[in-house]
Amino acid sequence: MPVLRCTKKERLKGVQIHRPFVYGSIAKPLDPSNRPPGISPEHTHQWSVFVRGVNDEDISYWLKKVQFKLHETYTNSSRMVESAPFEVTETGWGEFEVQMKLYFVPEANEKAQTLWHALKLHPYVGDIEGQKERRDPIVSQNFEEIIFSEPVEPFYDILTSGPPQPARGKGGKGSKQATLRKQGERSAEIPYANSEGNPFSQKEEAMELDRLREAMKTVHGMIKEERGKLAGKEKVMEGLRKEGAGQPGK
Ligand code: SLL
Repeated sequence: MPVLRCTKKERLKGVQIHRPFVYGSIAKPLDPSNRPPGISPEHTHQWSVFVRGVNDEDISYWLKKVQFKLHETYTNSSRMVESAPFEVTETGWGEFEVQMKLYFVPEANEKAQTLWHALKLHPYVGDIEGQKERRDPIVSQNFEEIIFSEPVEPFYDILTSGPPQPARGKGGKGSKQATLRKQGERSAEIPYANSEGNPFSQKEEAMELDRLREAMKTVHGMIKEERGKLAGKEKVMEGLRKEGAGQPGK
């Protein structure tokens, strides 16, 4: 079969790009006195299965759609979710394995990838009886990282540009970032400050740089001190050598 080659489809050798995301489920026992209308009397829980960004970050710039395959007891058990939020909400009575097939944006030129998630309806750790009594939601989720190995260039550009940013005056007035934002273009910029569960921010980065600068100062000080010691020792050696040269040979 002839192989069609297009420069745009060329893979970037040696490049690997990781994108984190979270997948899993949340289930809530139904309140018998307040059941959603029209559901089967056997159903005990309402649940959602999902694929989302860490901290709910937009992942739709690289993830196009997700196919959720439910247990065959569900009508239309194969559910294609074509846009974010990538999730399916249902009611039911039993736990089962949900298949999630991740389809990437067309520029990716990547095959879909399949994940499995065990839907959890019942508490299985901690104060099980208390959780049941309070009808606590049962969350079961996993952090995952997808590795795009040697991506094609257009996809590399998409991945490194990050999700489209809302126009906000974060970059200085007239700065390149501010201009990009105004135009509603993409930015790979991390948030200015930390938020709960997200320790990656410009502020943290600046603090880390300060810590590194301080550490460099200490290391330079140590090098200077060691050099001083070495110079002293070399002087002593030189003296000994001279003394040795003055002695008659054996
Ligand atoms: C079990 N192996 O026996 C599992 C199967 C299937 C759960 C669980 C269907 C709801 C409906 C439903 O909850 N299926 O009838 O629409 O625990």
